Formats: sequence, structure tokens, C-alpha cells
Amino acid sequence: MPRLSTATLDLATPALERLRYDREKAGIGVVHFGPGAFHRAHQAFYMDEALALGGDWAICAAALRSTDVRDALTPQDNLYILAELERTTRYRTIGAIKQTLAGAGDRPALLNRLADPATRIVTMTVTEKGYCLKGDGTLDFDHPDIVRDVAAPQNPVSLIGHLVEGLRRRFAAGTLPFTPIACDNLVDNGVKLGRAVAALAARQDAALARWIEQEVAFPCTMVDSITPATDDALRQRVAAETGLEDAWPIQRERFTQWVIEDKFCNERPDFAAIGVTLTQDVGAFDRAKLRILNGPHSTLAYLGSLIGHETVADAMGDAVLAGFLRRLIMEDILPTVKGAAGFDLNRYAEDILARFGNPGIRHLLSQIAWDGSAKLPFRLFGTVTDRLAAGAPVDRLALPVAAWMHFIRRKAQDGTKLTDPLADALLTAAGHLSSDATRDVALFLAFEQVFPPALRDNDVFRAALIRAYQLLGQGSKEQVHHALQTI
Ligand code: CS2
Repeated sequence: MPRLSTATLDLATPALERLRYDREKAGIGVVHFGPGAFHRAHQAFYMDEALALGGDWAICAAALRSTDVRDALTPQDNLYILAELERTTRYRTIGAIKQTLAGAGDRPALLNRLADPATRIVTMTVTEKGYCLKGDGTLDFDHPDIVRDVAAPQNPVSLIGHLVEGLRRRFAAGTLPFTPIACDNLVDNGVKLGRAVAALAARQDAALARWIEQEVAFPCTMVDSITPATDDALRQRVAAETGLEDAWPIQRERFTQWVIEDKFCNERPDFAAIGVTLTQDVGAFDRAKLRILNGPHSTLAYLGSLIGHETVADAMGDAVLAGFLRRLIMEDILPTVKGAAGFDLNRYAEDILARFGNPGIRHLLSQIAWDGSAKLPFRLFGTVTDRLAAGAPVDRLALPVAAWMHFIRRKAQDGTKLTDPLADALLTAAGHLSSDATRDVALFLAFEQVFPPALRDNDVFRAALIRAYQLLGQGSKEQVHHALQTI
């Protein structure tokens, strides 16, 4: 079977939707950091739509460490197939990525791209941990990569370091800055990014830091599309349906949403024409999404994993767990969310529950369970804090947090890999767990990178965590179901 490439594209079956623009003529105007599945399902899809309207909005996709994406896509001229999974699957050719760079070897080429005046937008999906932030959202100057970039700023290793060096070269050359656009699930992502970039710049050049603060726009965004990791089943389906072999196709639900704060410091595509929402109030969108989608996602990941479910759809097929999730969303989370004007939060929540139950999507709970120490603060702790401030109960909200603790305990017991930036420390702590709920909860609450003092020292939240942890017992299916029906 021919492999997907520019030369073989015309051999594909009619099932594969072709490019709607002359890719050869499309110049690179975007650099993206973190070309994982979500980028290729979301921003690259939108840039493909932008290219169909004209303009040089092709992407140079850069991975700071892994060479996997570059090695997979280069033989395919950086083409890949996007499968939109609903009742029927739609197969689309995505050609927006025209260059893939990876690792230290490609750093000079990447820095040249960042300095190139043709680069007007820099997007990033590096996951929460990729920003090297502390629990309070500021740059962590003790992070090894940041320590390294302070010492050698013109040969950076971190995302923040690359942005600073790219902007420094533009500042020195009198070139307009690019607009850095954070596309990760952080609250106020653009604000945090801008502060981190200016803080690192200030370590080398106060004038550069001032220029960044005055001239560079860091719009906040909200991004949404459920994008399960690629598996061999998808590769086989794509080959069978399109007649072409794609080493790394991408799958996602049909639903996508991109909300960007309408502030840019350089040219941009006609985002509104390709379905992007431009607004001054991203906060209403990103808090709603983080609290009503991502918090419940993590809830399903930890409680569902303890029960033994494999996917989100499996977990939603568990009436006891699905019933708990509905109560959590409707009674504990929605009261803390203020939607944008005219935004029907109940409808939004119902749509998310329906999306979770999509039988066409095999979204692994184990994937969502990654990086809990970096995700939970954005997804659940803001809601807990608001409920405590309102004097409202937090017992149901405490259950997924306690389940995360049991999830780590089980990883330590089983000796299986825990994917988390704090994995070593969490597993070490888990080795000292005693099944005394008060002691065990205190061990986890001691992680200052995860639990802010206001929560760590809150007696109501601590008591709710202890009760939830106790109710989960040893985390058996029966005990988890009992807890779900009791709390
Ligand atoms: C998921 C998110 O893996 C996870 O943590 O909760 O990737 C989720 O699928 C996206 O935010 C949906 O837009």
C-alpha cells in the first residue's frame, strides 16, 4: 500500500478529502511548539482552513525533545490524515504543517524561524508542565531548564527560553514581534505566558523585558476538542478507507472550539472566517471549559480507573459513576461558573456529557490520568475554593481528589509507570501510606506544588478529603460504587 505523501495523494480513495489550496505556494507564517495529537487535531486543522482562504499560514512544528513526530511525518512531506469520528467518520488531508523540527540538533533552524519576519504567530501545546510554572502561576526559576536558560539564554532548552531568544533577535533587528498564543488548559494562559517570558527576559536585559511588556501581545485562549491518542486500530482504518498508509494519523470528535482573546501584535489569519471566536472575555469560556469539561474528565479518569473502566465512554456506561458525575457537574460545579452573556451553561454541560458518551471515541482514561499534579489545580481546585468561599459543601468535589491519591497508591503498589511531573516524589510518598486516612491525606496535602496553602490549611476541605479517602477504602469497584452512592 502506498505511503501518504505529496506524490501519492492522488492515489487515495474518494473517502479522503483533498487539500483545498496550493500547498506549494503556502508560506510558513506560524511556528508551533508541541506538535502532539491535540495540535494536529486542532490548531493545525484551523490553519488548514485558513490556508484554504489564502495567505501564508503554514506551520513549522517544533518538538523540543522528542523526534518521533518529525521522523514520522518527514517521509510523508509532513502530510497526515485527520479522522473526525462521529456516527460516520470523515477523513481529511491536513497539509498545514510544512516543516517539522525536533531536539537540540534542529535548534538553530528553530531559532531562525522564530526570528524570521515571516513568522507572525507562535502557538504552543506543551501541556501544563511545559511552561515551567510554580503552583502560583509564576515562572519557576528553580526548574532545571530555566536555570539552564538563565545561564545560556541564546542557546535555550525550555519553551520560555526559546520565546525569549526569538523575541530578543527580533528586538535587536527591529522586527515586529510575533504573537505568542498559549493553547494549553491553563486558566489565563496568555497572562501566565507573558509574565513568564518577561520575567526570564529581565534576567538578561531590562530593555528587552520592557519591550516585551510593551509591544508583545499574549492573548488568552480556550481550546477544545476531544482527541484520543492515535492507535494501530486507527492506522488500519485509515489505510482501509483511504488506500494510503499514514504513520501517524490523528482522530478526534467532530466538535472543535477555539476562543482567542482579540489582541495581536502582528498579522493574523481571518480567524472569525474559520470559526474561531475572537473575544475580550476568554475567561468566561476557559473557566467554563476547565471546570465543566476537564474537571469531570479527571474525575472519570481516577474514579473510573479504580473501578476498572478503560475509556471515557465505558465510564459513562457505568450508571453509578455517570449519575455521580451528573450531580457533581449540575450541583457542585455549575454554581461556580459565570458563563459569557447569553451562554446557556446547562446546555453546555449536557452537550459535554453527551460528548463523553460518544461511542465512536475510544478515549483512554489512562491518558487523561497523566500529569494529575499539574492538572488538578486548574480543573478542580478553583471550583473547590469557590464552593468553600460560598460556604457550600465540597464532599463530592473531594472524591476525585481522593481517588487521585488512591490512583497513585495503586501505581506504587503495582509498580506501574506514573506519568506525572512529580512522579518520583509522589511514588516515594505513596510508599509511606498507611491506610490511616488522616495520615495519608496529610502526606499528599504536603505537596505544595499541587495544593495551595488556602486549600492545604482548610479544615473543611481536609475533612472532606479524609472522609472521601476512607470511603474509597482499598479502591475496589464495590467500595468506589458505594462511595459514589454515599457522598
Ligand atoms: C483531557 C483533555 O487528557 C486530558 O486531560 O481532559 O485533553 C481534553 O480531552 C481536552 O481538553 C478536550 O478539549
